[in-house]
Amino acid sequence: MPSPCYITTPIYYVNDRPHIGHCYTTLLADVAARFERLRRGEPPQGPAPGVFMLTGTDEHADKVVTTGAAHGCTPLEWSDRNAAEFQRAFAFMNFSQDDFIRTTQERHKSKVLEYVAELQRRGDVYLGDYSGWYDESQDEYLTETVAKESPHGPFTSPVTGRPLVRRSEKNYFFRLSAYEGRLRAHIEGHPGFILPEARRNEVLGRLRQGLQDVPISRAITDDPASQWGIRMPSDPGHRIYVWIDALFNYLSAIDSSARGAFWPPRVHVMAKDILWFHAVIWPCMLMALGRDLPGCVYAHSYWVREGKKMSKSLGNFVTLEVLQAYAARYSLDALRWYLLTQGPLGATDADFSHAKFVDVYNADLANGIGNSASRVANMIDKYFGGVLPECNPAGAKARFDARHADLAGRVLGALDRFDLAACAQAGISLVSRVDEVISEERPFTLAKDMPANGARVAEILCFAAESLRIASVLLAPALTSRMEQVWRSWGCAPGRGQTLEVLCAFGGPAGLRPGARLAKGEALFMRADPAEAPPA
Ligand code: ME8
Repeated sequence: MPSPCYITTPIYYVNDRPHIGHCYTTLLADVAARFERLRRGEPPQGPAPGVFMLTGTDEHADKVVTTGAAHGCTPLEWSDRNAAEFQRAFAFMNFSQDDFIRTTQERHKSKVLEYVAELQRRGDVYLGDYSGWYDESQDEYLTETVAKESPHGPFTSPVTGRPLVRRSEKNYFFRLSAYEGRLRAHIEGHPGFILPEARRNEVLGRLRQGLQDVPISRAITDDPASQWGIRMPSDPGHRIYVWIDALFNYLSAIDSSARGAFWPPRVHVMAKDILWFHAVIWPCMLMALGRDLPGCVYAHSYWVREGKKMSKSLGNFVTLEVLQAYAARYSLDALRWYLLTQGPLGATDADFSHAKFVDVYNADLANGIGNSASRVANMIDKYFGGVLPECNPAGAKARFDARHADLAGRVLGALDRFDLAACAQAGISLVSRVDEVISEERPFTLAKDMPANGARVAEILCFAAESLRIASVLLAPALTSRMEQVWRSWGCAPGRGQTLEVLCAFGGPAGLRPGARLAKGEALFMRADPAEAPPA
């Protein structure tokens, strides 16, 4: 049995409305969790023992107080309202998280106090003076070098470009510097700890400048914003810095006897903006607490629009409403497919483009799996009355093995590298193989001379149907509803206990059998008109 698998997303600031970035990262975690459930022979939509996917919201930022007030709400009311927006957005995206954590929940706050007290007890926290460059737009202090080298100009926020402010205060510090050597050794000894590799090299580069201790508290003043957050244990004059509070969500959510076995996380998924916190500060805090480190910190790149970073000031976000309009016209599966396969999974940014959406939709879905499944079901209907014929199994399998021996092993290997685009493409490559065999061997021509060619036609169609069954399994983590439609029409839903390896074995225990009824079913994806304007 594979070991328990815990997958997390960032917890999102409740101040923002959910947009493509939040949906994208959470989609990656969702697709990975679905593959992990299949790996274990569990229904992909979950819940399943052995797999735990966590997402949630980060609610103790100062801006929650100010924005809430501007809307006539208390910070908690404002958080409730916006956390609900994220939950609705994720339900719309058909995400399968096992839990949704909010940092204002008691279960989180009480654990954070325990963790900070533990750090104090172990001598890794001290009271000191801090003065530095503060990025108000991101709620974080920056090092002198990062502040100077911001891509938007010296002493501006590297993320938003807004001017940094000089701040001084008395703070509790975490002895980050004490863990520098151990952290570097861990990163160097575990090439998969920070992915993609370009990001790993950046972190190692920055680590060469050395690590300074980091403040983990903020003084409480008359400003109401400064009163929002979790108080430091044994010092009510300070609250725990929002980032420290937030990072602990990964632990607080599963730190119970029922869930404890999920630690450490298999992968923390996020974008590159918050990699430093996850690849440096967080692992050092975990070392200080004597906890195991996550297997992987995966930082993808950004969705951009027309080559520009999406930002509030430019007002160019791909909003949830835009995503919903795409789903309404092309199906939610199509939206998930586009985001998954064309997104910034690796080290390069990805442009959200309507033309690309339609191209990929037509190529992979309408003309790909959709057309192939309907063509094969139609031929089986026409030549064999909708029933899978007897055939020479070795002949059918030889056509499959020509390209796809050890398919499950390769897909699971890609999953372990978090190469989800490759996992998804494995299904598409099977569909292409089916199309290729059909156009080379022309069963529709052979069928004109029946029963003489019956055995060969049966062999081709058995190969095609069985290959498409396997493709439907591999595509199901992305195309959650349409592949279930195929399973219903063909009576081939994965059974409990059938692992990905069993499901991908051609003619194996999960395979389609002669005599199986394959209904034609409704078209999976209608062809899209590339000339049509983007959905409003
Ligand atoms: O940083 N492209 O929350 P956040 C791709 N609360 N992904 C994007 C994106 C884009 N253009 N924009 C945002 C925070 N994201 C903290 C996290 S975790 C302990 C605390 C996604 O609401 C991406 O996952 O600003 C990025 O890392 C995250 O949203 C930042 O979300």
